Amino acid sequence: MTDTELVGYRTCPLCEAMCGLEINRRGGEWLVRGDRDDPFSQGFICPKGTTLGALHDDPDRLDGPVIREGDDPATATWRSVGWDEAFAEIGRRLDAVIEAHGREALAIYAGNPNVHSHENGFFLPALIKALGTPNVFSASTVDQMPKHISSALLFGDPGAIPVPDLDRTDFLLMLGANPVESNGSLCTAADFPGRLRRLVERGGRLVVVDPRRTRTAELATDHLAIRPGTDAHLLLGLTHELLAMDEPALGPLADVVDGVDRLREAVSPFDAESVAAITEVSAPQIRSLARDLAQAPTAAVYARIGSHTTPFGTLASWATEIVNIITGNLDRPGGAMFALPAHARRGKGKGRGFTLGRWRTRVRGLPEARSELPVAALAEEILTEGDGRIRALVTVAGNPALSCPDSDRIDEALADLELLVAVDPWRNETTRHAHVILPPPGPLARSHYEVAFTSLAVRNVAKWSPALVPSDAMPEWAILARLAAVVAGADGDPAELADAALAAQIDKAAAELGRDPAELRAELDRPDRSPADRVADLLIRMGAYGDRFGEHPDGLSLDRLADKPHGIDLGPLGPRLPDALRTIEGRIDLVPPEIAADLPRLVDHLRAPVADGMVLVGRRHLRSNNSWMHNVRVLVKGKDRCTLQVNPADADRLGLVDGSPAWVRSRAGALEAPVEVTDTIRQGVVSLPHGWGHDRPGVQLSVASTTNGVNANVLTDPGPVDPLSGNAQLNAIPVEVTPA
Ligand SMILES: Nc1nc2c(c(=O)[nH]1)N[C@H]1C(S)=C(S)[C@@H](COP(=O)(O)OP(=O)(O)OC[C@H]3O[C@@H](n4cnc5c(=O)[nH]c(N)nc54)[C@H](O)[C@@H]3O)O[C@H]1N2
Ligand SMILES: Nc1nc2c(c(=O)[nH]1)N[C@H]1C(S)=C(S)[C@@H](COP(=O)(O)OP(=O)(O)OC[C@H]3O[C@@H](n4cnc5c(=O)[nH]c(N)nc54)[C@H](O)[C@@H]3O)O[C@H]1N2
Ligand code: SF4
Ligand SMILES: [Mo]
Repeated sequence: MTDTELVGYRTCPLCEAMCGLEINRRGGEWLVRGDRDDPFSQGFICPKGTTLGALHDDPDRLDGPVIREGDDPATATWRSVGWDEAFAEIGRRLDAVIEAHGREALAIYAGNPNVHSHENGFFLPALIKALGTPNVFSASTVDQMPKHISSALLFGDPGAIPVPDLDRTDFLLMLGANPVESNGSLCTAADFPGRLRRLVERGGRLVVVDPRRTRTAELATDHLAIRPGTDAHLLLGLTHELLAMDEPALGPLADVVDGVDRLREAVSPFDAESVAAITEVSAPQIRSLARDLAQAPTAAVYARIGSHTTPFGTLASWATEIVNIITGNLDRPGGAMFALPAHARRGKGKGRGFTLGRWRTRVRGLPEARSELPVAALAEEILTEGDGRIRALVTVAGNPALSCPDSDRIDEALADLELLVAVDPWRNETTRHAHVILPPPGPLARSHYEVAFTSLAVRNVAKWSPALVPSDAMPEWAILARLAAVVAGADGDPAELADAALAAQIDKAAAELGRDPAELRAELDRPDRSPADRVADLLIRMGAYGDRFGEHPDGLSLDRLADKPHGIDLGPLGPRLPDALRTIEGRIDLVPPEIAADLPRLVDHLRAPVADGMVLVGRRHLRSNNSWMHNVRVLVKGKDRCTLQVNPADADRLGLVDGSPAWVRSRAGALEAPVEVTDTIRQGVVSLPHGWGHDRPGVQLSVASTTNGVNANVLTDPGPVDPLSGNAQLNAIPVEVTPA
């Protein structure tokens, strides 16, 4: 028997659930298990987490910078170079672009894994600033931007996102989410499925609204197979019924909430009958759902991807919070609550408010939201001639060639750039077009402090994990810092650049504490800590539970966290309003002007004749992670998962046969996929997962490129975006389906 040697513990960086992992070596292999002593995940792990070692050891993962020689990805060769040469090449090509076209020809696309790294969280903003361009794109506009915007409009803070208090609620209404596969999103809960099971076991209600009877819906007490694209309508139908029943139960929020009468007026068109006609959730079901929500001792409404990636995403997200507020469930235990992570401060109950649309895209005039432009406009901004056309793009941890709408056009656009720099560990569908790829070290060679998802967790928790294996690769913070310098025209030593960035924050903390900045710097400056760790330490020490550099001797610091490798439980969520508000007046306007101005569009849609024809929705599988984990053999073996799910009645009507190929055509494109006939999907809807299609020339993913899936985003249409958030429509896409 081979001995198992414990290497260490860390938080899984792969999805939002923040599972604690125990990393072992056995017989020269990684053995990754759930960490039973992690207070948050208590041993839970999913199949993806167990492959963290395999990801780290993937022979296709690049171990140093490469420069492309040749224009056609199919025939190009890749030259390994040192870091100095890579950055010099980038500098040279950038200078040429800036000289010829100015800085507005530069752009950046930041993908999802950025959110899973404190190094990227702290150092990406410097790169964006250094680029000095309005062309900032990210995966947020194919995902959760509607939630940021509704939070910004209601609470003054795009980051103030309430999460359902899963462990204490009596009633969870969940729309457009499938946490049994996804493990949750904008609601961090390790073992989300277990928490849902326990909710039902303790006599609670779980109502799942989804056009598919998902594995999450199988756990639920009720499943409503809504017509795709109509969640905002349903939520405003519920609001209408709730307001018709009673005065809103605002509870302690009554003092800070304005606009009940305007809300009543705004939802008046959304009577149960009208809403039933479009959502295909019946009027009696809508009424009883409203009544049950109002009567539940505690309840929470939670909506995700299926609700947000539609042209009414922000309205749906806003309506979600409205139902929470008017049932008295916002900010109370068992309702929808705000986390208070270790690196955050409590807040003063007022702020600077929020402005949308400060600039617009060049071609379509789509408004900026949260300093970003809609990624649905990326391809046209590259391909459309004229002043301000994007000529150079930096991608950091993103794969828009598979993940963003109308991806064939994105692919064409990427090939058209004068410079593409990719900070990415793999040569994939996007980075095959790069002139230079800058790969960060593997996941086990970096320290981890969870910034984003502790802010969205259903309990307050904190953990810091050191890098578990030594690496002489350039850390990702250093890649980003040096790239920022090169982009600004001043290459330099990343450590010095990082120090300069930290100095301002140290000065601010020192001023607040009445201390000498040099003393604080000396306490933060440890040879074994990266600059990103030092930023985390500073924020934690000045944060809600912090030691304030000795003022609160029992308070938290990175040292304290380092002593607790399984992490620390900081307790259940507590009420945070009104302190967490950042609106100018420190109040919540139920119907912010931006929402009021957009609502007539929804009313028009409510009254328009219901379109017939098929629509396409997405789906996630436990063993995939967007587009980038299909190179792990154990995760892709077995039956092909990239099938077109079709209801038996539709299959009969359209002449589709289980296992045979079908053509799917949308306004944007067409593809062929094998049919899977299943009654888990409602009539009129077909479903295809995203993130597949790795067979392109020039891709170096030896396992993934042998898989059979097709790229669903060939079908998604960049045209209809949510006007407030710029979010793309990835669900409820009109399609025509025929036997192939
Ligand atoms: N049709 C459809 N499309 C969708 C969705 C959908 O539901 N339906 N979902 C959308 C959602 S929610 C999202 S978030 C987006 C994701 O969109 P993206 O973020 O653009 O795509 P990912 O597939 O997550 O690709 C992540 C990239 O990061 C790289 N990477 C992995 N680890 C690291 C790292 O540590 N450092 C760096 N620098 N790079 C790393 C991978 O190699 C890969 O290139 O996709 C969206 N696309
Ligand atoms: N295994 C795995 N886990 C992941 C990811 C992954 O790719 N794979 N990606 C991660 C990322 S980046 C994210 S953002 C999260 C997303 O996590 P979730 O938001 O849970 O996303 P999905 O699992 O795609 O579930 C969305 C559901 O919405 C349904 N739906 C589609 N259209 C509509 C509609 O109009 N109305 C309603 N009510 N429902 C609709 C779909 O049928 C689907 O079941 O998952 C994360 N976790
Ligand atoms: S559920 Fe998410 S965080 Fe947990 S092990 Fe799986 S991928 Fe990692
Ligand atoms: Mo996402």
